[in-house]
Amino acid sequence: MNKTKTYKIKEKTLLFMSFLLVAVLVIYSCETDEKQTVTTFNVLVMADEFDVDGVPNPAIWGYDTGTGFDGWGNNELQSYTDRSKNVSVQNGMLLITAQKEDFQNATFTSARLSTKGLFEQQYGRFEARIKVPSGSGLWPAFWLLGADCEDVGEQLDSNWPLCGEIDIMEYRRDEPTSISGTVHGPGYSGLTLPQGQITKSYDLEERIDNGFHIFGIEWGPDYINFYVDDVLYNQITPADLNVTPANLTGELGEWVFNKPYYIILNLAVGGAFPGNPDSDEIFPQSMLVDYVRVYKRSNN
Ligand SMILES: [Ca+2]
Repeated sequence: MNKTKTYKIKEKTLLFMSFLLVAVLVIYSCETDEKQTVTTFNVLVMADEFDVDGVPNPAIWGYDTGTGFDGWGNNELQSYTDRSKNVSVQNGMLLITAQKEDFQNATFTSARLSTKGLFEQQYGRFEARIKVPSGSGLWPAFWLLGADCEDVGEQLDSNWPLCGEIDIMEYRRDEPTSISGTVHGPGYSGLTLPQGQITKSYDLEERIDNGFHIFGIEWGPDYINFYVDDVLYNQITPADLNVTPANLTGELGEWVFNKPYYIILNLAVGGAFPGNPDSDEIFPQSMLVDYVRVYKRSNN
């Protein structure tokens, strides 16, 4: 065996080993991708895998732009845009990127995507695989609004909270190992204390901004189940809608979740939920979304 042959055999072995490594990585990433079990809602209705680079699919996603009314109702600092520096699809991921920049009377920019008028559904499983960004003052969210919420330009929807809101995932670095799932509705909006939103946090006991997690709800008549990865951590039903002060008499709030809702993905900066950023040095920061999938029941 001469040196050339030995070299070639080693080269082939290396190539084969590389192939094996890639195969193992592909299989491993597929397994992690699919680890959440879909049980009751197993008919895929809508999916965006974000596998085409460039602008997000305009048949699925539109944009809310500007600074909204009163910082989108929360004193948020960003102006939302649809520019590629704030929203783009790259390498199989949707990137929503918050930038530190002066833009149209705001000191930050970011993006808020919505399926309003493009995709709405009553009940089903809504899930997204997301890596939340790191840093104080950031507010990534995956949530739903009632399809009958009025479109009043840049103002807060005028009939909120009557039209209802389901927050599948909200995150802030103050609580780096937890996310929260919440519903808002009439008498339990959270806007005017002591009328409280109906909410629960789930602690993964590891930093959530370290990697991807699957956030989802399974939603049917008079129930919403909240999931992180494989874990069902909360169920909300009409019996949970205690409103204040009416709950002094045992009165329950109105269940506004037996109707179609649409999807929103956004990354806010500052405002009531996370507080303002400690430092501008962390920017830009991106929220990564691997996919959004919506299922329905097979007998629907
Ligand atoms: Ca993807």
